[in-house]
Amino acid sequence: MSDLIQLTKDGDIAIITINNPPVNAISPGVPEGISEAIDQISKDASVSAAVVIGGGRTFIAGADIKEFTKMTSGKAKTGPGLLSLLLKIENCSKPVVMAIHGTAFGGGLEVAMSGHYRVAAPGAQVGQPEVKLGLIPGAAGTQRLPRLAGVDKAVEMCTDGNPVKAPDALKAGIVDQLIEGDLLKGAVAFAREIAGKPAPRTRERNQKLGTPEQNAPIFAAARENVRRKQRNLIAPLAAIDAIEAASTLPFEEGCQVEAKLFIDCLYSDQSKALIHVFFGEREVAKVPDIPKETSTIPVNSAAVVGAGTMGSGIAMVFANAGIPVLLKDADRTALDRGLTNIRKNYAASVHRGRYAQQAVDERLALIKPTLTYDDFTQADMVIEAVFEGLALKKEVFGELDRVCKSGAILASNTSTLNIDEIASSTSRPASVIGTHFFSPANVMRLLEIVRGKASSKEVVATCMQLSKRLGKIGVLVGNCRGFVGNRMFHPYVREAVFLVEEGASIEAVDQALYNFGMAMGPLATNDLAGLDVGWRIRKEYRHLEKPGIRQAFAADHLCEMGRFGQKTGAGWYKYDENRKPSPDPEVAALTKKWSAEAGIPQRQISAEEIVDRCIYALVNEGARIVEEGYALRAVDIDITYINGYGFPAYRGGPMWYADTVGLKKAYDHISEFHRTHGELWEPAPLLKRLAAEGRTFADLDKQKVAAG
Ligand code: 3H9
Repeated sequence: MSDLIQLTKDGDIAIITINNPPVNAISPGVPEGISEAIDQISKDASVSAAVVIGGGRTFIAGADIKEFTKMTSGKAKTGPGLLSLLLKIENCSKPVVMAIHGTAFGGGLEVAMSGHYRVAAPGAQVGQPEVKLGLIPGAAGTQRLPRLAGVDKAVEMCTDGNPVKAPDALKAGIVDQLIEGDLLKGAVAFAREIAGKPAPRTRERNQKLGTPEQNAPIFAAARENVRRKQRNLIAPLAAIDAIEAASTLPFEEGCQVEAKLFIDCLYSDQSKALIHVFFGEREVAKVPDIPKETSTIPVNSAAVVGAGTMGSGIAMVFANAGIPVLLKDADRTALDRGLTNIRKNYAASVHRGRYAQQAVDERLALIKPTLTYDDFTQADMVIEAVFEGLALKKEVFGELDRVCKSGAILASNTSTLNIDEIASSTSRPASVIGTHFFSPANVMRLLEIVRGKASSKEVVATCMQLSKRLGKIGVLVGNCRGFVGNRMFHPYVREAVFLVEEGASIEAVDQALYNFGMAMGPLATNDLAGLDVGWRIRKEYRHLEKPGIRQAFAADHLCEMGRFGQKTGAGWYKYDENRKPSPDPEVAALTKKWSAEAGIPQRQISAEEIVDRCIYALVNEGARIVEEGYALRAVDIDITYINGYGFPAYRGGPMWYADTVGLKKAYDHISEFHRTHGELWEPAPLLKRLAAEGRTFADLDKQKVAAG
């Protein structure tokens, strides 16, 4: 039998243990091993029932996702289908009890459902998260789950992909019993109790499948929900189709429908992109020159300077992670406003049912407002979130240097300023780092961690680890202007504004990028973030701009008119009191007038050109960033853009998107823009090279990972 599976006995109960660390994925060898164990159990007259359990920290976290990549790139055969193994388990003459702890996800839950009974540790979770990989369950999950939990619950689980906690799984009928204490002991006792009695087969349990009349509104509502909330995604709709088949066809035919839909999804660009994102989110945690064993600084208390939108959001992030945090502002009115916003924000979460009142009270108790630096001596980490101006930030860091204990991490939430320059105002630049949160800080998952030239490895490792504890995805970036995210965002928005100046309407620009999959169009995003932010930065850096290069002017003119975006009720759009946008004919007329004054010819611009101009601007700048080493890998850019800038995950991020289009084609487009629009479009040398060699950014990343 394969090393991955152990077969042992506790009296008359056989125990099959899966040992494929870290998460017991169904890698090659696992199904074969389980199959062999079932054969032996069937033949062994001394066995009356069996328990299947995961070794280590979990049951089975699903199919081995790496195998999918090998399959779609032609590097692996399909292997023995799980379906036949699951039938073998279900047909076993001895009852099989699945004992679940940790997670039974995807193929893991499908294996569990083929057993005759399921018992679970109270902290266990079950789920069909395939949709998050652009897939649907492919081993009869869409057929067995509705039979256990009903059509409604199965649709919910297969379309949102979210985990279900064991007590809820019990209520839903997915699990038969919860076991407190020793799971194996409890499962063996359970098996002994049911041994010899008729064992239910999930595939034959049709009572919960409902009638077409009952199910029609469920499917219609689910499809509508998917179209609204999972825009452009194919897998959730495929999952609904497969469950619909379960409710109308015999089990075997339903499985055939599922198999076809699964394969369609597996070979789709969406699934390849989402699998890239799955591994990418884990890859970004790895920093080549900072080994896993690097010591870290315990962060048990924090302090935030500045109670504005960002500062108060950051304080909430720490409180949400159970870390006590001081929130300081020199100005009482600003501090009170910050606290009011925090309370409002939490009240809204209670209202939406996200948190219980008690959880909110506990969090609020962790946030201590202050007008002075007096208690900062205790803080293990300070995050400065004052107004974005170098002089002010340096002053704050000088103060922090005086008051904070030695070894405390001094972090700046700057989104563009030079972290080394900020560090130079302290006597301990090794303790200084950038932690760039995205607005709203308590919601957005991205945390750009900016490594200064003196930031110590300990400080970097601590922030990378802390990001996970804070519920964020930390991406390490180098200290260049705008770091990674905003450095790329600049040419992206620049092109959007150029397009307006060349004759595209504001709404057409936003709509084209929204249709591409961006969470919001660039100009609407600009209004949300505040047009004045970019304006101030442009003014700060104007002396560095090369003369003779085209500069966008429309946003600056809007700022000169006091149109800073949503916060002033007007920017590219106008806003009502609920911040609902509507097109503003005044801005449309003004942009035409400004363009005429600047002598920019007006023309019809297609949605395709809008997308190409904006997205290739991201790609070209991204390629420079990778080449200059400010991002560790191309995938770091992808994860940044998906989690901080609303780039559609199903397109894998800008660099993966360019790979998908083909780098030669991307390079040709950019070269064409270079010829038409001038120097700003000079192709990045790395892009040129990879395109000429017929390679991809993903190739380059693989090569880097292999080199260590
Ligand atoms: C499926 O099952 C399809 C079926 O219908 C069958 C069709 C035939 N495969 O996340 P972590 C790696 S689709 C391969 O950091 P955590 C991961 O890359 C699958 N590798 O730990 C990482 O590697 P590294 C449905 C996997 O404790 C290491 O394990 N299932 C897989 O924070 C640790 O992972 C899912 O989508 C895998 N399935 O979270 C579940 N899972 O150390 C996906 C993990 O080299 N997995 N790895 O970077 C998860 O959601 C989380 O990993 C889990 C643990 C919650 C389990």
